Amino acid sequence: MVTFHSTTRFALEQQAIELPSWAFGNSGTRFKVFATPGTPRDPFEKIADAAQVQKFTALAPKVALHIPWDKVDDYSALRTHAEGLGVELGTINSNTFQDDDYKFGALTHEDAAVRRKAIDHHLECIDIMHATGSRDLKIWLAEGSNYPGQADLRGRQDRLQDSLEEIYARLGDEHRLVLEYKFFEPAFYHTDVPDWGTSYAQVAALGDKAMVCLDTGHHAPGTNIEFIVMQLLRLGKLGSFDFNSRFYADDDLIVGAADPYQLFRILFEVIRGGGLNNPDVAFMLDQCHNVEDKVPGQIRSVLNVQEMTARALLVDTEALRAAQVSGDVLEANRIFMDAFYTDVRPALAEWRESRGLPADPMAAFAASGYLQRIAADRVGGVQAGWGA
Ligand code: AOS
Ligand code: ZN
Ligand code: ZN
Repeated sequence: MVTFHSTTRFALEQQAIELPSWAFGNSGTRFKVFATPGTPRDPFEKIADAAQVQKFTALAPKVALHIPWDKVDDYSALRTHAEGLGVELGTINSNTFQDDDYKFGALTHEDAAVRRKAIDHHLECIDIMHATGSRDLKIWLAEGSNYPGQADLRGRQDRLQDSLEEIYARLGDEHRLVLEYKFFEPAFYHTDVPDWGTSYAQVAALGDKAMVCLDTGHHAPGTNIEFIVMQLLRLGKLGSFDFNSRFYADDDLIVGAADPYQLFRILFEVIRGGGLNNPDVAFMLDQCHNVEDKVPGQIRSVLNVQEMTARALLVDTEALRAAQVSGDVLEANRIFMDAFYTDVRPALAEWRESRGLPADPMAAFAASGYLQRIAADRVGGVQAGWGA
């Protein structure tokens, strides 16, 4: 069994992954949403479920909220509720993609009145951040066009900058704005923030408190995502991750399920670039559990991130560097692959037990009977958002 160096143990101990509240709601495709018994009926119950992930793994101390999906009358009460369960409220996600007014754009819209409405929504999110104690406002925009000629690409980019400037100006000293990019969907011809370069250009023009959010599912097939991670860390602009897996498009499957090697490569660059356990780089999940149980789906997800982090920390960086400098291609690749192929699961299980955590969080959660309890207690859980 591999043994962890004390610096590895320390790094693993510090690891924190933020959970998306929407992962606990029912979700699906445009074809069918399969309801899971016990699905939360309100944001309070979503947080209770998220707290289970933290309880069994100690990896997930924060829950991200989505406004208006998680709208409540009293955010201080939600905060107290979360803290009582051992978790904090995290990133606030805005939503400008479910309102008829936003059919042709929100922050980029031709009509100043629609832009005003979209900007005001973000200002409301910032007010909520004061009550929840959140640091980050995450903006993902569903804006773009479907047909060449439909939209003035340049004008939309300029209006986006103006709108973001107004939102940015309202941030508190402790706040940040993270701008997420996505290459397509729901628009199919052009998207206003399609890639890291556009997000970078927009946030760089805003200032130090604006950063890029990298969702691992938002790239064209074959994209070298770890290169983007390296570059954004190098530029000091990687604000957060939305982790998930994709086979085809924006699948939002469990992180590490589709391509664990890619996750390993990403985490290697995170470590190399000083992004691991760096408060400037938030590790978040952005996933939906359409057919599997949601709480264990989230437990599996954070464990996958932990596992690939542990493997990436095993890379013998000194030997790797020596091989790189001497041009020893095969040796450099062997060193890298050796770490990837190391099974860290037994060592992680032992290390968890030494910290008073279950060796196997999935089994311990299943044995706890929590899912049976919520299935009996909660009737009529809500859909996560799309269509809610
Ligand atoms: C959408 O594709 C993005 O990944 C966003 O992060 C979005 O807000 C999230 O998926 C919740 O719907
Ligand atoms: Zn995302
Ligand atoms: Zn997405």
